[in-house]
Parts: sequence; structure tokens; C-alpha cells
Amino acid sequence: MCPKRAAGFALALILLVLASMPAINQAATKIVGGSDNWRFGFNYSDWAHKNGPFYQNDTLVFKYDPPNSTTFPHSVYLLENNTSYQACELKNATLVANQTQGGGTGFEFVLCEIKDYYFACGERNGTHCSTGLMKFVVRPLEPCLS
Ligand SMILES: [Cu+2]
Repeated sequence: MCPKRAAGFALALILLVLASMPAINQAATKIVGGSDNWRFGFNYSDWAHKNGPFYQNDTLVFKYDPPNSTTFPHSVYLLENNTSYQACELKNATLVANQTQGGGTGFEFVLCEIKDYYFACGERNGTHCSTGLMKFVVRPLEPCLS
């Protein structure tokens, strides 16, 4: 990009950021599972019900240790639809965060769209999703501008 255009682009970007600030200020960051983080056997559907509503541009943080000798590896997938969600079917699922991405401060996922997000752990062929309850649905609401 040439300098003149870059300057114009930067100005446009600043204006865009300023214009969208009320929405940014309202966006929340929530750690999935709270202090339980992302683990086997915690009821995440229950967590989602208790910690909603979620809004567009909110950030979900998935925290889980990278594979080691004392913990199960975990991951984060988006399942295709409600049918695959109910069955914990990973065949057409999309990998969102691999086994190591939940380490440290965790993996951040921004709820950019207003749609149903079917989250699940993809480990052990769906067993973490079904037996381990590592799944939940989120449908963000449109942020209201006050
Ligand atoms: Cu898992």
C-alpha cells in the first residue's frame, strides 16, 4: 500500500474504531466454566444457561492445560448443527483450538455473528463431548446501544 493511501486508511481506521467504541465497551469476556476452566465432567450447558445472555462481540476464553502426564488433552470444535451437537458427531466439525492452544491465558474466541455456536471438546472421538459434558450452545444477542 502506498503512503498516501496508507495515511487515509489509518484515518479511516481510527474513525471506525471511535465510531464502534460503545459496542466495544459493552463486549464482555467470559472464561468458559469459570474457575473450573475447560475440563472433563463439568456441565457446560448448565454453565452457559447460568452465565448468559451472551452478546455479539463477547469473548469466550477456553482454558485447558496442554497435554501432560496428569491431565487429559482437550480441544475446542464447532459442531455443524443441532443434530451433530446432540450426537456429539465430529465428522463435519471445525477445529477452533487444538490441544495446546488453551494453555497460559487461554484461547480467545469472539462471538462475531448472531447465530448458534455449537461448541464441543473433540477428544476421544466425541467421548469428552458426550460422557464428559464438554459441550454447550451459545446464540449471541444483538448488543443494545444505550
Ligand atoms: Cu476434553
